Amino acid sequence: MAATKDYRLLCLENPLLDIQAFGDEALLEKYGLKPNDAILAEEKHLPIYEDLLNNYDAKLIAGGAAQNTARGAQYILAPNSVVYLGGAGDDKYAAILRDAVKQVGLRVEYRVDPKIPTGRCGVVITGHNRSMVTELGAANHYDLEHLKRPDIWALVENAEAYYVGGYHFTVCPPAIQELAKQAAEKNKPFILSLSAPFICQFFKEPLDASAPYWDYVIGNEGEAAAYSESHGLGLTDVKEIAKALANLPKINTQRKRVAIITQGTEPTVVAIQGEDEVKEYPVHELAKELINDTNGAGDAFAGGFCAGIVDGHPLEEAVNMGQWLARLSIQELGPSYPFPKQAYSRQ
Ligand code: 26A
Repeated sequence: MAATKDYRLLCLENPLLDIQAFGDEALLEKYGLKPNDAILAEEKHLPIYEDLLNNYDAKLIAGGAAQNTARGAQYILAPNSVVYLGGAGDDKYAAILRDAVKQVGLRVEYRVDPKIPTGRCGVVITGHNRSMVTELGAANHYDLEHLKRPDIWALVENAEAYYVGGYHFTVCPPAIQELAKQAAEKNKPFILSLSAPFICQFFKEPLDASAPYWDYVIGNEGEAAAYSESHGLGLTDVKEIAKALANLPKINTQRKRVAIITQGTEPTVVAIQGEDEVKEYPVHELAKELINDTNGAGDAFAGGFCAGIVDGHPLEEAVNMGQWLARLSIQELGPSYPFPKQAYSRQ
């Protein structure tokens, strides 16, 4: 069925190129990294990119969490359904990103800064874990001015739903707030990903300022735990934390907030504002030997989920679409999707 109009989903965050390699304990130790984490690079981390490229046969793969989500949503939706905003340079890495988004038909509107390199993310895979070290580069220079540029703002006004990756709280909270307010004013769904534990811990202020606007909040078990701890909830049970997130104060009372917490191979937890029962949806099975790496699994889930919401599917179906896309993505190298395209089917 053809979409009724173009670019119904608008996404915002940090476009990055992933420099991804299979590593080992010694590599993690060398840079003081945890096996499964996402951090911003400090001075001591900066040599990791060359190290990965020169000594670990690293691959260059399109990344940036919400850009992966946007590619994922576009993978499922009708052509010209998704547009993505963020800051990039004008270099070889940006060209790789533009090629990758073209493959799925994702439209990107980068704020291009020719003087600053495109952001990069070192990804070290060990077993089913991934450790990410990000140098934001040009992504760190996204600004409200770009969002408010008449041609870009027209895309905002035209879109029917917004998805913001929580990593953008490190970059431009005012742009997030602007989208959040627009969503509430026009009664459009505002979907937010918590993105990483450090966002809940160290970017609490802008995160909390946006919370009353969340119609859907998506996270994994680690982010849920970090949220609970940093907000003094005293909760450790994922279902309880989901419930607490769903019941935070909300500005647009025309939509009940939904909190969705993924847990790797464990069931996806879904809590709805005002409802006592918290639902659990088992993930789609996949033989361990078919897993390539889990980098981008959460982004893929969010992509499938957003596609479901934008296409007006019931919540349960949107969760199923997220799980379906995550299952596809972990069989690929990095945050990628299989080609030729597979068509979503309920399972
Ligand atoms: C601000 N930070 C740390 C980040 C990221 C990020 N995307 C945006 N901002 N750190 C890692 N990523 C992306 O997460 C994906 C996997 O979920 C990586 O680029 C990777 O593709």
